[in-house]
Order: sequence, then C-alpha cells, then structure tokens
Amino acid sequence: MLKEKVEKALNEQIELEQFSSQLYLAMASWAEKNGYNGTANFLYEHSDEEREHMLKLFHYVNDRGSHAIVPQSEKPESEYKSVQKVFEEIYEHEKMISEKINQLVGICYEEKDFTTVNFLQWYVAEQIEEENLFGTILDKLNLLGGDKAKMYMFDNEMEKLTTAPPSDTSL
Ligand code: OFO
Repeated sequence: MLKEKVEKALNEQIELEQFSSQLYLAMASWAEKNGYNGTANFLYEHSDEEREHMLKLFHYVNDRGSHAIVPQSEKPESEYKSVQKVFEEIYEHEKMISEKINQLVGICYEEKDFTTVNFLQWYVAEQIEEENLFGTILDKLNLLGGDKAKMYMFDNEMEKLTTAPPSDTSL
C-alpha cells in the first residue's frame, strides 16, 4: 500500500492529467469550429494521450493497494483568441505539469518510495518530449506571425503530426 502522502500526491496528479485532457479537448473543439482542422485533430489526439497519462496513474495507485479517485475537473475556457494563443497556453501548461511531476518525484524520495520514483520516470521523460514538441510548434507560429496563407500551411503540417486518421468531417 502507498504511503498516505504519496497516494494524495498521485491523486492530485491524476486530477491534473484529467484537466490537461479536458483543456486540449476544449481547444480542439475551438480549432475545429474555426476551420483549423489539422490543429483540431492534433489536439483531439493529444487530449486522448492525456487521458492515457491519467489512467496510467490511476491503475498504478490501485495496483499498489491504494485508492485512485475520479477527479472533478475544472471547466476549461471554450473561446481562444488565436491558434498562437492556444499553443502559448499549452506550452505554459506543460511547463507547470513538468514542475508538478518533479515535485511529485521529490515527495516520493522524501517518503523513500523508490518504486514510485521508478514508475514516475516515464512521466519525467514524457515531459521533456512534450515541452520540446510544444516549444517547437510555438517557435514556428512566432515565425509565421499570423499570416493567413502561412497559417493554412501550418494547419496542414499539424495534420501530419497526428498519427490517428482525421475525424470524419462528412457528417
Ligand atoms: Fe502533456 O503531459 Fe501528461 O503528463
């Protein structure tokens, strides 16, 4: 069974991952409504990935004999000023998540729970990837400066970053 402090911290991380999933879902919906279908598909997929991050923690807590709690997630914004603003927010959000993961690892060290430290290494590595990915996307957007034709090309490129087939838009 996990120590109380570790269980609480993991449940807080579950809540954060759930919020990330909801946030990217809201952003995907905004992008879709505004004609950025490539960006929308990329964000829908990323929302699913965040749910997987949440579930991975969820199962770990229960597998260790503790109790994973379904979080009540805060409602994300549904309106965004631009694609650039969306990615600025994501980048800041992911940096915050990395900080939280590091704090979580710190708590596990304090509690001498090295099994959980080991488990969390996946998240540490994942955050490096995510910060790199979103940092690169944001650099690209900063170069484009909101130019409409270039934004169209950007949106096509985002589609290529999506591994899942595009959602059915014929309905
Ligand atoms: Fe976007 O990352 Fe989860 O952990």
